Amino acid sequence: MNKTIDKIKITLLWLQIFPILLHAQSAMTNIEGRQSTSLNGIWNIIIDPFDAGSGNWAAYYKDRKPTNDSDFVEYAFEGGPQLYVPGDFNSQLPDLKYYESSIWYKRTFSIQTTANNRFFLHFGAVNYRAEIYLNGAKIGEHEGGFTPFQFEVTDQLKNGDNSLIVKVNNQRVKDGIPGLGFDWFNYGGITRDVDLVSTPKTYIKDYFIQLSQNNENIVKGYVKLDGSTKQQEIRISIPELGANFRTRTNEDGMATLRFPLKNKSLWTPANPKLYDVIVSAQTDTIQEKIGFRTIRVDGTDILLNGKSIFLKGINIHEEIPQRQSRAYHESDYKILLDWAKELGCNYVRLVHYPHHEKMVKMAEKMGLMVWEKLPVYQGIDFANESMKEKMSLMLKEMISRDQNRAAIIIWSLSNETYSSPPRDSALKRLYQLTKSLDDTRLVTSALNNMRFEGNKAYIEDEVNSFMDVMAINQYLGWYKQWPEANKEVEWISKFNKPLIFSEFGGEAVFGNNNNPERASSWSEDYLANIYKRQFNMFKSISYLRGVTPWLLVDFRSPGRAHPLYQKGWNRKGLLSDRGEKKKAWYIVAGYFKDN
Ligand code: GCB
Repeated sequence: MNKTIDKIKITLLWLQIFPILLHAQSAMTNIEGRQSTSLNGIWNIIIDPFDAGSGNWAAYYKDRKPTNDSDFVEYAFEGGPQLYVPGDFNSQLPDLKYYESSIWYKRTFSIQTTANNRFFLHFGAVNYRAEIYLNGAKIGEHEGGFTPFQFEVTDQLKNGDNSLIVKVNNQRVKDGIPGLGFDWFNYGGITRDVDLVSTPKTYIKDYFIQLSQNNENIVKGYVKLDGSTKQQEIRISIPELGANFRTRTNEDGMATLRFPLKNKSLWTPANPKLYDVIVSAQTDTIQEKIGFRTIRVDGTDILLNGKSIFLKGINIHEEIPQRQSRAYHESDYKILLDWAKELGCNYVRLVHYPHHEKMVKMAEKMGLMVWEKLPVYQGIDFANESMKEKMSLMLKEMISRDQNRAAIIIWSLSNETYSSPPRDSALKRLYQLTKSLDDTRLVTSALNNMRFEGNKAYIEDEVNSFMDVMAINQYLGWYKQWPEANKEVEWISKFNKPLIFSEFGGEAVFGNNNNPERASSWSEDYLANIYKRQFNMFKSISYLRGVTPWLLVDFRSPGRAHPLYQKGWNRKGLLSDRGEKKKAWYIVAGYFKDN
């Protein structure tokens, strides 16, 4: 008995010394295909601006109640404010509008546990740090505001009533990803769905099923089991195509896939065909709609299913401006993506972090190709050693969530970073890691460090030598003056690769007809003229293969302080914060129609 107690003590000591042991597991693929109980809905909260609740004295996570007549407790979850999950906290209570600190969330739920199942708490995303407590015990923690994570709670779950407490902190930090400064609103909270997932004892945790990049008749990938019955027969079937493929997992629960798949309709923007794919092991089965397409680069061409394409896209933040909140529901994604379709897009650049997987799925159904990106943004502290691990973890979380989406054609590693030995080596490592996880898609990083000389712009950043596609953010006509009035800028690249202009544009306030010649007038005409001139410049760039104007709709950014025109908003939308079309919208729509 004493020995057992000693062992427990030692384990607890290790957990204190190495809290990493409590870090979240990477989440299972295809959360929608699982058996789960939704924990969305109304949660009770305690607002904790001074982080008092983490200390031993207050210890909100204990959710203590007075035990006798002389006892008292200086907090309670019941009787205080409440928040809806999923959703950011800033938009739900006026007091929290600019809040950047801790909130404790609590909800109870009742569950019938069964001996034959395992249970996992799955979080779609919590911005930015999360600590999870189940029935008073710490389950674990997670850092990163835009990717899913899970904890197995089979042994901690009670048959009947359970209490779940989540501490969320959205303070911006220097060693965060993104770091201290970013040009969008820092919506905090449990911003995506929470589910209690039940699986068989050995379950299909992860699978990757995509066409080989160089052979559209071959499906490749893997199936990974988690549990004690590692070696099992695996079947992949696609009933509509009469396709059945069998294999076995090895002693690590891993099976590599490679099988022919013929006579299918390839996924394209014009025909975004998806097939029901059933993945079965002996102990588990899961189903998902998957599309099949190839995407690769040939010289300066981007080839979708072997044919050269031009990416007509738009940048989108995960925000509903009319509600001044994070987009968190399918009806929100529909508003944003319907606008993109109306503009004439075949592609969307989802910035500056992975959006909800339902957004990606909706884009896929609508025939929109997707650029998905890590939140590695300007000002990232690449020299900090801890960044390496954080970036790799986020990359894995992003890819394993969306690796089966045909719509995703590009993984983007970073935005507007500047050459330095730590940056260069970090991006190289990330590139290699991406390719080792998924060699069926293109990889890029958006850069804004071109060198201007007269009317010439040189693309020289050496990270382009290993990226598949070059992506440039350039604000000619806004942050950077046009060098000469009647002469277009010539773009010269050291690299024989396709180029995407991933950002360009300027600011204007809808309905503002001030001086069209002055940037500082925030006039609609000034912005429309930027786009006209940009599109004129594009004509002479033979290796330009895609464009995404910055951006679909005005968005909240507290650093944008002009008292008349900005008022805390970045006004570079083609649409106003109420969805009104600026003149620039029509210029962009016209360009997409003609190209
Ligand atoms: C950029 C950034 C984007 C900003 C934008 C702007 O280069 O990538 O996040 O919001 O410029 O409006 O300045």
